[in-house]
Amino acid sequence: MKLAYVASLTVSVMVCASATMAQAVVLIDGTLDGGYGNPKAAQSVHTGFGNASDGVNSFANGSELDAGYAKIDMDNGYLYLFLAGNLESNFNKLDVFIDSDATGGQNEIRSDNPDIDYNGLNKMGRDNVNGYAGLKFDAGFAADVCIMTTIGGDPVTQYANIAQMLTDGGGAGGYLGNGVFSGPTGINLIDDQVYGCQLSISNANTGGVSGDSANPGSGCGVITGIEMRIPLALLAWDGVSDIKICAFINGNGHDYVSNQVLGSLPIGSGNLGGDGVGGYLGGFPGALRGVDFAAIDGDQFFSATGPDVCGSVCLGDLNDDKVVDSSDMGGLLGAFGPCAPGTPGDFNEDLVIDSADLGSMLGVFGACP
Ligand SMILES: [Ca+2]
Ligand SMILES: [Ca+2]
Ligand SMILES: [Ca+2]
Ligand SMILES: [Ca+2]
Repeated sequence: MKLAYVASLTVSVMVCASATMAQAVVLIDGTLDGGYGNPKAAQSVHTGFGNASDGVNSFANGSELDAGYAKIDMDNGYLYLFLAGNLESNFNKLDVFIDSDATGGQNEIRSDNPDIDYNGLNKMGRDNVNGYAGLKFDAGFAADVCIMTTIGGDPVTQYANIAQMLTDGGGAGGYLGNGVFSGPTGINLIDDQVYGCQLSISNANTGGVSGDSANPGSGCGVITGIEMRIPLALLAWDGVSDIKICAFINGNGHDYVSNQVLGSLPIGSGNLGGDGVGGYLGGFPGALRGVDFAAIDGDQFFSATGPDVCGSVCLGDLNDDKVVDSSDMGGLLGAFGPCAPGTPGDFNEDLVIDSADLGSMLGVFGACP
C-alpha cells in the first residue's frame, strides 16, 4: 500500500516537471556537469578497495569515492548527486543514505526496512534478537532514503535499488532497473519509470586518491563517477531544510565497509569492515554492528548547502577567464595527443588529451561556478 502511495506521488511529480519544462541542470551520464557547482566533500583517505587504473567507462579494477556534489533543482523537482570516483565492476556496492526529512529517519539502521538488493539494507541494520547494533550515523544524521548501486557482469551492467527508511521501519522500496554499457567506452543509463530515478556511472577516472596510505593524494579534481537523480517528492523534504548525504563503498554483500566514506574518514584510516576496525563479522542483521560514525572524528556526511571544499573548481577553464567556452575548446584541440602528468586539459589523467577530455569539457560549458 505504501509502495502505491510513493508511486502515485512520483506520477504527480513527473506531471509537474513536464508542465514547467525547466531546462535540466545536469545530464545523468557519469560525468560532472557545471550545474553542480563546487564539491561539498572530498576524500582524504587512500583507498583500501583498490586504486582504479583501467581508465575505461564501463570497467574499474578498484573503488574510491573522491568527491561529493549535490544539487537541489527546485524547478524540475530533483536532487542530483554526483560522487566522483570509481565503483569496481565486481559487484561491490555503493550505499548512499539521504537525510532529507529533518524530523524523521534512522540514526541507527533498523532491520525492518523494505527488502532491497537481497535484503542488503536490513543486513546493515540492528539485530533485535541478539542485541547487535545496526550501523550508526553521526549525531544529527537520520537517514530517510537509501539508494544502493552496483556494477559487474558481461556485458558490464549497473543495477540499483531504493528504499524509504522511516522512523518506525516499514515503508516502500524496490528495484530501479539496470543500465548496460554499449561498449567499454559507452555510456549507460538506468531510467526508472516507477520512482522517476536515474543513475549512470563512468569508471574512466584514474586520478583522485591513491592506494598508498603514505601518499593518499586528494579526491579533488575528479570529474567522472557515479551520478544519480532522485525526485524531491520521494524525500519527504520540507523545501527549506538542509539535505545531507552519507555515502560509502561496501563489500559485495553490504557487510564490509571500506575506508571510502564521504564525508571522509580521518586521513590514514583503514577499511572499517563490520567491526569498525577492518574485521569481518557477517551475520544477518547486525553485520556492521561495529561501524559507528558518531565515534569517528569529523562528519561522515556532507550537505547540499554546506561549504565548498577543494577551493573553487572550474574544470575546463584552461585560459582562466572564469568561463568555459570555445576558446578553451580551441586550446584543448590544439593540445590533442600524449601528454605529461598534470597537463591542463587531461581531465581524466590518462596521459593523453583526446575525445574523452573533450567530452568532459563540453559537459561543463558555460560560466564557472
Ligand atoms: Ca553528468
Ligand atoms: Ca531524516
Ligand atoms: Ca585513484
Ligand atoms: Ca563522525
